[in-house]
Amino acid sequence: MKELIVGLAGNPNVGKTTVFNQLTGMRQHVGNWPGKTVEKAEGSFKHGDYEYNIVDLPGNYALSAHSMEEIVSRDFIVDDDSDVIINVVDAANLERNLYLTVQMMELGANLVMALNMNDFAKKKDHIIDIKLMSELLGFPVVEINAKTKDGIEELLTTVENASKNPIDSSAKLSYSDELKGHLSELQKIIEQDKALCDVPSIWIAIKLLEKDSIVIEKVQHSSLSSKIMREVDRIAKHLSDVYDEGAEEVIANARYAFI
Ligand SMILES: Nc1nc2c(ncn2[C@@H]2O[C@H](COP(=O)(O)OP(=O)(O)OP(=O)(O)O)[C@@H](O)[C@H]2O)c(=O)[nH]1
Ligand SMILES: [Mg+2]
Repeated sequence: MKELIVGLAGNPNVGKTTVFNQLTGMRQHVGNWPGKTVEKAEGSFKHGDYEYNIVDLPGNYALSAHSMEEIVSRDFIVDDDSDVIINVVDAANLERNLYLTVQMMELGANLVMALNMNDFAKKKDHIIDIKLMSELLGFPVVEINAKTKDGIEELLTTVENASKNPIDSSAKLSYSDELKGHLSELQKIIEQDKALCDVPSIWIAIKLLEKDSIVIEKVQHSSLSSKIMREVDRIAKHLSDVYDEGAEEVIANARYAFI
């Protein structure tokens, strides 16, 4: 038996718990995240040669440090030794859902997308080219119906293949040349400190420009801290001169442009 640790992540109300319950046969199982007030559900089941440990993460729209739910989800992706993150997506609200997907790509998560709520998408006459979307994102997309279990078997096979060939999902992200140039200047400095390299440097660079309190604190422990923060200030000022917007808005716009 091979053990797999898999997270279910996505926006609120997209069907994560429905998938979780279908897979584990559980109705509800709530545990406490260590030291956090937010609850998560954890369950296990067997599929073929695999023993799954699956975690139903809180639903959220972002992975900033603004709420406990967001911190719980991103800590799971950053810190826990998960094999695969299943991003459950509401196909009827693709653009909004992809905003979180892109943030998980910045983290380089080993992603598989479970495209759910396809009945609602069809009612809205949305036709989604799954093959093309998967090519553009650089990771597999599987159409499912969490309520009827359609596609769940294919989802598990896809997750198992993804666990054998983990990818850095940040590879396919592309932001504007202007922003990319500045990010890579900052990334070069960040990469000089090995202690900061447990997550993709693009993620640290973006989070610093977004003034993320937790990442700023992490960087403050680095010997390169003052060099890094000087560069962050310089880029933030430059971006606001060029775009007449704060760095946070520039980054949000770049994400939507990619989407
Ligand atoms: N029509 C339709 N309804 C679905 C589908 N998948 C799930 N649902 C329903 O959508 C609602 C929300 O599902 P949940 O599984 O609770 O969603 P969630 O992502 O866990 O939500 P949060 O925990 O609030 O983030 C439930 O009423 C489900 O029965 C689907 O494919 N089609
Ligand atoms: Mg839920």
